[in-house]
Amino acid sequence: MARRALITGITGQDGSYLAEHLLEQGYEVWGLARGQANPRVSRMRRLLADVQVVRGDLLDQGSLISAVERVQPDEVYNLGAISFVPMSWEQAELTAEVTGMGVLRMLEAIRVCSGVSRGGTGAAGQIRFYQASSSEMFGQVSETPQNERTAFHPRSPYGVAKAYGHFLTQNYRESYGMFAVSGILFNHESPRRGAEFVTRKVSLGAARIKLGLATELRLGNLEARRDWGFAGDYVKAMHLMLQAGNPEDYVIGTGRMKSVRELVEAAFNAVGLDWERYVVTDQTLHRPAEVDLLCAEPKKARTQLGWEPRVAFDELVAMMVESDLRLLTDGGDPHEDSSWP
Ligand code: NAP
Ligand code: G4F
Repeated sequence: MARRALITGITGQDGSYLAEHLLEQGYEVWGLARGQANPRVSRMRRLLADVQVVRGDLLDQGSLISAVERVQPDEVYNLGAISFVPMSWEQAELTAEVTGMGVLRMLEAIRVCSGVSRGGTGAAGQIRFYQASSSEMFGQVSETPQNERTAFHPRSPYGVAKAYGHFLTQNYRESYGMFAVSGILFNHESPRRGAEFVTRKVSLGAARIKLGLATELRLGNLEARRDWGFAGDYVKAMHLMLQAGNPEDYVIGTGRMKSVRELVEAAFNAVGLDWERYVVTDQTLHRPAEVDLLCAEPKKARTQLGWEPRVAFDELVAMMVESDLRLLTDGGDPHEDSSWP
């Protein structure tokens, strides 16, 4: 019998790469999709024809219980979230509900469907749970690089909601003996990244300028530093965490930092342009509280899971710029356009 996986956030960047990886591993893959006429669901069906869809929403407890009852998964990957940090200041309550309370609802759905009670083991081990935790929880970092023991100091409502989900996942593991783990993933990108995130904004911006479709690119803080890796590498770590002998949390990143300025330089170099002629900094794109730097220490994942990132920063940027040049030359995809500045 094929193992069965249920993925929330199937229409997002990571959902698509994880689904492809699990299908390659012989899994039966189900994606939780929300909304009445969500255009991202039909786009996902075109990309991932073998994924089966079950309806549900992280805001709706009953729908999650029904989804788990229907799919009877061996593994649940909770990737669904409001994931764009600036949006979390504008819609803090919604972010808390989806990104934070959504984790509680998913864990409860698994607990109820497995018939798990306090102190119980037995059926608790039947469904393995992965929570998409984030390096945003480290926020104003207390040490560099950051590892599994580094203290959290989140700087956005998003980071706070993720910290809640993280601790709750740990708590369900300790309270109910559930195989529930968190991957603390650092920024990971790809040609499928939403256009509102800085890497994709920059790759699309450089491609548009190269093709004469735009004359400038407006950005916020160029000094922020991130540990950027390739999403296709990171979803493999999610899967490995659920195959481990014991449920434990892992930091996943490359261990190397670059600034937004270096990102811009790399993207414009890839199209043969001088970035300083086109990039305009805009104070309105600065955040109320910034995370100045993030850098992973992924040693535990390397030694215990055998996980290594494969795609280096320059390769990643070149891959994204080439993909956007092709996309725009072919007439573009309106769904790729962001409504955020
Ligand atoms: P993404 O592209 O923004 O995808 C987010 C997904 O969440 C979408 O499929 C979206 O579905 C879904 N979603 C939003 N609200 C929902 C709701 N109420 N009920 C059910 N699903 C809902 O994010 P990503 O980059 O793939 O990231 C995946 C997860 O990893 C997220 O939890 C993110 O916070 C976390 N994470 C990401 C990174 C990174 O660098 N990418 C790093 C650390 C952690 P719709 O299409 O219906 O909106
Ligand atoms: O690409 P970003 O929006 O990603 P951010 O805020 O680091 O969050 C991403 O990674 C987290 C993991 O650390 C995830 F949990 C989260 O879901 C998301 O995937 O911004 C990166 C940096 C920030 O410091 C921001 O201030 O880029 C800076 N930046 C400068 N100009 C900009 C811009 N960011 C965006 N989105 N747009 C700009 O114009």
